[in-house]
Amino acid sequence: MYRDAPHPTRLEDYRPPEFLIDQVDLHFDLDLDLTRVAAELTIRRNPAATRGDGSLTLQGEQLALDQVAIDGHLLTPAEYRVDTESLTVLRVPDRFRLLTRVHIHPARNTALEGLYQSGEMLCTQCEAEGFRRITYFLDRPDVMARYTVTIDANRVRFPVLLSNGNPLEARDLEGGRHRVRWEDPFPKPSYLFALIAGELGVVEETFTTASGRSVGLRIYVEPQNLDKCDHAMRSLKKAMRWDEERYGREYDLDLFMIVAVSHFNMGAMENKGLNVFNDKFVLARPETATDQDFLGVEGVIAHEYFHNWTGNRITCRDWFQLSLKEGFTVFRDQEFSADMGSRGVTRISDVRTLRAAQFAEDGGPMAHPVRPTSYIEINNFYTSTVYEKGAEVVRMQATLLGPEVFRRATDLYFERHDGQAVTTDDFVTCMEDASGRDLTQFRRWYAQAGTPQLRVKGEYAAADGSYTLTVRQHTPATPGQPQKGPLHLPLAVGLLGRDGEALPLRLDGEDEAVATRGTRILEVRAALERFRFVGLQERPVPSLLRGFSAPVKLQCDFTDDDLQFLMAHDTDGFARWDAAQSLMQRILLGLVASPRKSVPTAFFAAFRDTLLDARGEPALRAEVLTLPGESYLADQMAVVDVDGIHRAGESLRRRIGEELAADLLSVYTAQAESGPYAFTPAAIGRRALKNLTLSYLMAADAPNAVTLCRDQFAAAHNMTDVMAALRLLVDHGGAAGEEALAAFYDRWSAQPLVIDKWFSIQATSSRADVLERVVGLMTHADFSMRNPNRVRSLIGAFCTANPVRFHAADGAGYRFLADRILELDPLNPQIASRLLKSMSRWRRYDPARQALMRAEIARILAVDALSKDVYEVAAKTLED
Ligand code: B3K
Ligand code: ZN
Repeated sequence: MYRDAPHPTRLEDYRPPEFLIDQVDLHFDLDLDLTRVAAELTIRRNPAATRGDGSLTLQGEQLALDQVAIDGHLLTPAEYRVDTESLTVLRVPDRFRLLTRVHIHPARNTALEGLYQSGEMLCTQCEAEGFRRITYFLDRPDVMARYTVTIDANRVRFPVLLSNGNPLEARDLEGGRHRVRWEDPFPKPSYLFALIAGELGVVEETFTTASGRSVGLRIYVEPQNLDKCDHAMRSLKKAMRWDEERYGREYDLDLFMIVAVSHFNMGAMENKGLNVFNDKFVLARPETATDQDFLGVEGVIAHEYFHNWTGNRITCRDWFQLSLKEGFTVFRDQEFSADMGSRGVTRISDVRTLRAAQFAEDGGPMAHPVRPTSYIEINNFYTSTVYEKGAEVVRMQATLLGPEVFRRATDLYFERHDGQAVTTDDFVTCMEDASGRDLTQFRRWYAQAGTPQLRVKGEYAAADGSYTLTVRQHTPATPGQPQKGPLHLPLAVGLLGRDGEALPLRLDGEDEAVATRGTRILEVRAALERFRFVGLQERPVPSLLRGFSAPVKLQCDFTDDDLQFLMAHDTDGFARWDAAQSLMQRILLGLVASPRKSVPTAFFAAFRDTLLDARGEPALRAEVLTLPGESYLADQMAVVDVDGIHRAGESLRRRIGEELAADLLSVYTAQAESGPYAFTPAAIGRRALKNLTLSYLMAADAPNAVTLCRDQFAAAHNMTDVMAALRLLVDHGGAAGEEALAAFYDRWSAQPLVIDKWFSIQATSSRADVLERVVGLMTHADFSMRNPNRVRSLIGAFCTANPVRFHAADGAGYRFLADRILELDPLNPQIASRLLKSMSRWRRYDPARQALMRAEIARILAVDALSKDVYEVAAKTLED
């Protein structure tokens, strides 16, 4: 057991910093094994803070302290104290220069926080609290300073030396070393510091900003990857233009740099002027990356770029405000992707992610508000609640204000808070001040955890042509928050007539002349609301929560006919898709309860209509025709029946394949790829639809289906089609699958990102022996516990994306995961803790699985010296 349970940090304890740092001058003497860091800090007392005991405490971890001096005077050991987390100088004046000299060991840093080795290069990751592993500092985001950085290193091993801002000088030193100096003119919090050193190739282009300034754009990668940067560069330029047009935001330095590294804990990092990326989100060529990878690169490049304004110029006062930058930036990147691609399909995929990850989190032991109130390890709070639900909360404000007013409000936010470290409350105040609206009740979205449930009932009164929507809201209790108040939310609705036409949306008491058709936003505030529409000659079918206007679970007493009707006629892409999902969910849950149950023929007819709807967007048709995921279905059951859900999915897929074999085959053939790869919404949609039809044909064991897969696998020139065929062949099993896997490995063994796919396709296969295979693959020469992408592609994929095998009744999956977590925790606590989250919803399973999972979590918790990361998740997961 963890002997001294670590103390939580609480929002209510926030105090302004007692000292401020205006200027930071860093000097690095770099090498892989030993790096020396000298930091000169210009410090002054913060006039806005209360005076302490006259001492100054700086954070520092895993640092070996060599020297401390104040204003040129070396301190004796009696004048300071050092422990494993901090350096305290016992007496300091009101203004002074503090010099510290430390040394660190980058090559031994497996946690990938602070300065560490990735392949042959050195790189940094400082968010949230990694800077303290580089030097002693006031490592909190509300301390913003200007930095200069001097880097000395061996000229041959580290020819490229990068840091934030603009280069000041570069010159050779004695003994084969060289020096580069950088200066960042913008004050920034320490978490945005970055340094990169290595032998890197660069792709360079320029961008002219709206005001006519020329900005150098550089993407640095390992030399063998120089041929995979085009898409990232194009995406960056699109993002820069979009931010100018949509938000009036221009880039502010002369240089914008991106570096791709192969060892990285998450997606990417928005360091000022020097974004560091997991190479998965930079490198893409049609032969090596799927359409989803291309979309991922475009989205993440944009996300990190957008942080320059939402995160860097305006940052967070403290880490409880993380969603201030993350929620808003995710909203911005979602809208960018919607504008670049297909708006409807982008929204659907965002909602799919939200429902699968965030709704599950909100319903489990780690549930927390968008603005959490306490944490043990902040790295555990880079969650889909802070990111994706946070984005929904910004989206709702944009919807309530409307586009013009929302733009005025964001302008005000950028103007009012530029250069400051602020709170989510400050953001909402800007929305209020620009719109004149009162968002007091709306603020509850930041403070209250849990997914609200919305129950909607519609009643048509033929006598007076009225249609009344009754809306009830309720948010279930979450850990530590038993009582919830009602939320203010926008409910976007439309009303459809018999032939699918849009009916007028006139509320009782409104003028007929102003009645809108199409979509109308209803504002829900109370626990019970009624909206009475008038002037309707027929019973309408309501289209509810269009565009997913609020992150809620909607319940409505739709008949199967209503859902089929919406699936065919709704003009809102999201609502169409959602109707299809609800219908399929009904059928699948019915099959879970009674596997032999028949599937209504009307369903096949509706499915067929969409499949053959040549006027419809292929990408949207593919989304509509994709069955809900197993985890989402699991969420809909009181007690999760993993095997039942898996069988139901297989069975429905097979029945669709059998029933519609000829149509599926004709669509498959019609969408055949011709010409070179194109990254356009239409081409992506065609590939998605084609590969979906192939999966149904395979599920039904259609004659020739295996041949189609093999041919596609052999002939395709793009990774999307290759992967789709490979996945189906591997799931099908037998020689065809094994041969394809072997051929794939031979072809791509020199491309680590493609080999990640090779690992995860095996880990997510539904074959019964998959765990054995995963265990075997851990001893493969290409597997390494030290590379997070590899760990995610094998262990992460098995535990999160293969529910039926991970939750095997004998508990072997759970044992395997617990063993891996214990193995990883001393190496990389962030990755270990993330993996643990796949057992956090243990209470939702049958008693036998509950006992097995609980025992494994308890086994983890019983280990001495767990990281704070794993401790926090394990302890909260077992709490009552
Ligand atoms: N801000 C970083 C995430 C840092 C995670 C630290 N554990 C990437 C992003 O959201 O853009
Ligand atoms: Zn971000």
